[in-house]
Amino acid sequence: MALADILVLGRMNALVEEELPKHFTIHRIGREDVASLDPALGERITAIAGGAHVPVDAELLGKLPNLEIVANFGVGYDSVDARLCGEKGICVTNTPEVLSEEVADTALGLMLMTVRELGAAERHLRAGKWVSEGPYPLTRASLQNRTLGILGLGRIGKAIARRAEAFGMDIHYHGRTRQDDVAYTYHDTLTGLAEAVDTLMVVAPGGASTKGIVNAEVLSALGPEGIVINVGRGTVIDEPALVKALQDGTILSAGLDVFEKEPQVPAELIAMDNVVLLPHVGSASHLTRNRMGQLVVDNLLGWFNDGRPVTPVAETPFTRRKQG
Ligand code: A2R
Repeated sequence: MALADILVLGRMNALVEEELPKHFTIHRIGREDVASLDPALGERITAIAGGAHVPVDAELLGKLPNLEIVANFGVGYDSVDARLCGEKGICVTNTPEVLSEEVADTALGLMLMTVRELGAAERHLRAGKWVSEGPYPLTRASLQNRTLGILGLGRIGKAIARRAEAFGMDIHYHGRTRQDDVAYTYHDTLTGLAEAVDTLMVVAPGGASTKGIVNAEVLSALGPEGIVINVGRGTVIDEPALVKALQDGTILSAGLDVFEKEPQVPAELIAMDNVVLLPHVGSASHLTRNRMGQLVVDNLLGWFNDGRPVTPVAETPFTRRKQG
């Protein structure tokens, strides 16, 4: 017998798609189906599995009176109203740790591509310009002597910092709290961090508290040699301010894996050759996505079999399912 009726938001990773039907009765909706969700089905749903395709907001939660758990695919859960879930006694889980090293690898690759213009250099070769025009121009920036400022020195931020140390970079960070167990230089304001470094690595979560905090003032503080890398959430950067800063030389360049309105990327950014743009691939390997998928499944099975989720988020630190 199925453990529960579960609502799957959008298409999930292959492992999740294969495993969930073994244990649960699956119902699938997309963003456009929320308004017309059948109330009888809404009553039966006790779990959600999903990524960012469909927001788990007041509207959806209002249609699921017996919901117990939201198992989010991804460490970032800004598409889930976790505070409201907490108020309603609904558990939210995410997929921390299992993707940190992969995202950190991507972050370092993106930083190197951006600093040394590797994407543009490859386009130069593929377009036959090495033969017709000669070598790719020397890059204005070098990773040598660069100082890295990490916005969000959490699990992924620390994995990035360890790698950057091996590249000889001096490391600074900003978050809401100073961390006594790290040797990196703390700045209690983001502008202060930007003033002290020339390479800003954004790896903070999305949501209201970080919306647009990398703004015109921060970009100006980073300065004309400044490079911004974002592997956290697109919403953390004020995108129009970033476009302007790149256009007028306030900063040198940017490497972005995440955007404010994915999959839409501003045409101004696509038109710029001095930025590197990736389609949100930070954790996107089979290995890591399967680890994330397994954690989604484990959270749901833990909840319904043992009454205990594996990785609840901070807003819903429940340890046990209420039985009965
Ligand atoms: O603020 P702190 O000291 O709690 O540090 C956290 C920082 N952070 C912030 N920094 C500045 N202003 C804020 N409003 C703010 N909110 C959070 O972000 C912490 O150091 C870091 C998040 O670390 P973790 O919770 O360990 O997350 P993890 O696994 O590193 O993933 C970070 C994000 C995800 O949320 C996705 O958006 C993306 O990377 O994949």
